Amino acid sequence: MQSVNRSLNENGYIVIEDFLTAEEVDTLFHAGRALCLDAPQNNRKIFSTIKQEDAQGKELYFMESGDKVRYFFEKGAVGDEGQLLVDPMIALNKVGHALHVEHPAFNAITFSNRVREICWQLNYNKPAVCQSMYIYKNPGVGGEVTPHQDSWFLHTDPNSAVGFWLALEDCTLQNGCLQFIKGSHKSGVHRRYLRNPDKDASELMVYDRAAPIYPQSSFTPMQVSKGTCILIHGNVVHKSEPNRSQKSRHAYTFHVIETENNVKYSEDNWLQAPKDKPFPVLFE
Ligand code: AKG
Repeated sequence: MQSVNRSLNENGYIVIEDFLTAEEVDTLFHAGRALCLDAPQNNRKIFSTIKQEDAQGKELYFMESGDKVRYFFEKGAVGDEGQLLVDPMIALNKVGHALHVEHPAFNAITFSNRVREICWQLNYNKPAVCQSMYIYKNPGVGGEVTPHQDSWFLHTDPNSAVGFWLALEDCTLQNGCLQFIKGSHKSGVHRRYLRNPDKDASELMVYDRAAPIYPQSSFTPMQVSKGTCILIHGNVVHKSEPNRSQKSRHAYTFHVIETENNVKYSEDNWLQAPKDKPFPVLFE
């Protein structure tokens, strides 16, 4: 059998079926649904990977979410006056970015021995979890996640980011499964999302260059069953299409980085650990 490390380096992703038990899937899924009822009822913030207006309040809410549990709505779920246009149970795009610290159910999975074992097999020395998200991809409103490499956002030099993406429902072409460009992790980092070095600018975060164009024909869709874990290399290009089905596509995801071996977490990443709260480590 090929090692996890070799497999990840071959295509840029690995699919591990039955990573979660049915009971764990249920626990996380219900925890995700319960979060919908905790979402704010005014000043709702929208999350979209497609650019929109009303930048700064939203940017700050996002930028300061690294050590909190914050709620991001779907664009199609909130009206011009901030009112909900859909059932609150299908209004969220995602919740992030510190569920792994702040929520016991997500903490238990993130810091499980299973995750530690994989990190050990991936040759991490002192892996830390820098962020986590519950992603809803709700029927009808669940938006596109445009093609990207996670290193655009969680850049380390050299790359060390690996995403653990856990399917909590069956993922199909219709409900917006993940899609990957096989082998694209070998082509460097194509773009960066940075804290704006221009402190007088109205945008707090900026891309350093235009979005690359990746042909649809280069993507391989990964239709997987609930309970599956997809490991995502920080430099592999991936995306997901809008959910055009009647079924949601919930997932829990978190990212691990190396904090030793001369790996440097980039100071211009949007996400920075507060000085008194370093990213929690899995082992050292
Ligand atoms: C990511 O977490 O980097 C993703 O691309 C997730 C996209 C999705 O869940 O649709």
